[in-house]
Order: sequence, then structure tokens, then C-alpha cells
Amino acid sequence: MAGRRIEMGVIGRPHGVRGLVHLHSYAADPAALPGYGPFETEDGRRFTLRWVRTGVAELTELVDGDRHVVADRNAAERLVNVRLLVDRARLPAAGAEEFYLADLVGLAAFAPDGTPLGRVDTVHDYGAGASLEIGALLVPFTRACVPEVDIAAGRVVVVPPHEIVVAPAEAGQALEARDIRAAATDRHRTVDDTPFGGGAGMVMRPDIVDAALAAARGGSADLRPAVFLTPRGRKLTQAMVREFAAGPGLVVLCGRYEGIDQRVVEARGLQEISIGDYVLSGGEPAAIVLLDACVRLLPGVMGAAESAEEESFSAGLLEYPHYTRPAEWQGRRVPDVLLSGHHGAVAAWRRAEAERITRERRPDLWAAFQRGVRETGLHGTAVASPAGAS
Ligand code: 6GU
Repeated sequence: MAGRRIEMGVIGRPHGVRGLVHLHSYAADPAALPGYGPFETEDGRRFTLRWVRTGVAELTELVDGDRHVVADRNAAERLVNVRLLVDRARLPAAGAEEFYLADLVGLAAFAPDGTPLGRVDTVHDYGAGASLEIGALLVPFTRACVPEVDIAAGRVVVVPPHEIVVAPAEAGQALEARDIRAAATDRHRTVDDTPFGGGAGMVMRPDIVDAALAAARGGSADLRPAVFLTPRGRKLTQAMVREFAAGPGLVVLCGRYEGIDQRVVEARGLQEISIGDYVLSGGEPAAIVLLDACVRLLPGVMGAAESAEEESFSAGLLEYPHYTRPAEWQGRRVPDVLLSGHHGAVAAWRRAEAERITRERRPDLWAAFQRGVRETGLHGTAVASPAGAS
């Protein structure tokens, strides 16, 4: 591995107007990162750095023995996504059970039974643990998924995690997670750029997002609708979830950075969906929410068929409260009617409780529910979605 360079960090978006940058450190102790410098970049420049506070650094470029502080925002902007490299030989040897991520790139990957799986193309580390990209596989770099690493022999043993790619034949459902960076075309794997018109943050480029969407689609016969998860979207409702669950599946695009260039949203007819009136740092948690809401409606997923039907929102009311044994607990008794064995009385009590709780907690739902009752004369079946928004 002589002469090999290790990526120690990557420069992020500019911070303020004086040339400071957000910087993601791959060093186990980020405070120690400046001590590994000077850093080289892939285009042969050299930088040292100084933390000004957690995650924010001042960069100094070394040119022919002179030091040039990166002193304005434009200069900082030109450094976004630049990787900071150091010569492998200058780093302390890795300890037992420790690996430099760069040493993993290029290793041959095998399944536990010896089946070749390809080579480690890239190692990703977004701060929540590393993952190995091996062809179309993205594998968390954990002891469970990568039980053997033998750098000297140039090989790793990989147990592909079933949670990430589930074969349709196996489960009737499949989830394929993709990395948008795989659609980038430059060596920095850039997916974003600064916003036209100025302002904070970065915007995902339309060409890259389009290529990533095309790669996620199986071709023109793939009729799955594409949704873009964004706090600017229409709020997700149970009616939308029912429609998605009944359809051919979804292609879900998770926003990061400040947003996505609006032209690709329009050109590809992406449905913009939000999961509520609060802001997440990215669309990924929203994707899990959407996925869970859909999957529980798939045939064979719910235990009792009626539980999906009766639950909150299906009838436009919040659900009544539940009780089980013991009939008395810490001096609190279960409502008598539930112990009466009188099914009609139980149903009436539950209905009255559902209405009371909806009225108290969700005046918006209650108003929509009452409108449904007035317009159709039906009680409880007419209002399909809580906000009436579909
Ligand atoms: Cl879909 N994305 C983000 N970033 N924030 C959200 C959201 C989605 N829904 C609610 N807040």
C-alpha cells in the first residue's frame, strides 16, 4: 500500500463571508485532524487547517512555501467537496481491528460460501458509520456484515444485509437504497452547487438527480410514480398512503441540502410530499415513515384484517382508548361498559370516545368529519383523509 493516500476529511459548504468552511473529519478524534496536515488535494494543492469551532475550519493554502489564508466566501465556495488527503506512510499504523477506510478500496469481496461478489469500489462515511460500495451492493462496515477483513491478502468476507435489498420473490416487497452520488460525473462526485440568485445552502443539480432517477428506474416499462420528500410538499395523508400501497411501488427521492433544482421536479413530474409541519435535516427519515405507512397495508402484513380498517384516520376519527387486564390497576378501573359483555353498548361507547377525543385534540379533523356526515348522511365512512387533502 506504499504511496497510497488516505482521505482524512472533506470540505463542505462555506460558513459566513470570511472564507471559513464546514469540514467533515474522518479522523477518530476530529480535534486531532489539523495535526495530520498539511493535506494534499486530488488536484495537487496543499492545505493546512485550523478549527475555529466544532465542524468549522479556516484553511490555509501552501504555495511555494508561502501561506495564503482562504479569506473570502467565493474562494471557500470553490473548495466545496474537495477531499483532504495525507500520505498513508505518515499516519500511525492502524490498531488491531482498525482499518483505514482507504485501505478497503479495491479489496475483493466474497460471500461466506466463497462466491465472489466483486470489488470494494468506494467506502462511504457520512458520519454515521462507514459503508462499502461493492457493485450494486451497499454494505454497512460492521462486524456482522463484514466479518473478515484481510488487507494483506486483499480480501473481505461480506454478508449482504437482507434489510437493505430484499428480493421480491422472497418477501413480496423490495427496498433498494441508492446513493445519488453514484450518478455524479466528476471525481469529487459532486451532486450540488450554489443557488442562482444567492442565499444560504446548496442545491442539488437537475442533471445529476435526473440521472439518479433514471438509474433507479428499470426502464420505460417501470410505471412507479416518483415522489420527492420535502417540507415544501403536500402533507402525506392516509388516503395517499392507501393509493401508493395499492399501486406498483414508488421511486422515492430524498432531498438534502437546501433543495433540488425545480426543473427536474417539473420535468419528471415528481410528487412533492411532506410528512408534517416541521423541518428534518433530510428526506430519509420521511422516507422510512412513508415506507412503513405503505408496507403495513400490503396483503399479509397486518395481523387482523380489521385493525387497519378501524384505526385512526380511516374513518376520519382518532381511535378510542384501549384497555386490557387487570380490570383494576393501581386503583384505576377499566370502564364498566367494556366488562359488560354488551357488544352494542361497547361499540356505542367506543364511538362516543372517538368523537370526543377527535373534537378535543384535532378540531381540524372534527370539522372535516362533520362536513362528511352532513354531505353524505353517512357516519364515519365518508371522510377518507384527515385533512381532506387529496
Ligand atoms: Cl419530506 N423532508 C424534510 N427535510 N423535512 C420534512 C419533511 C420532509 N416532512 C416534514 N418535514
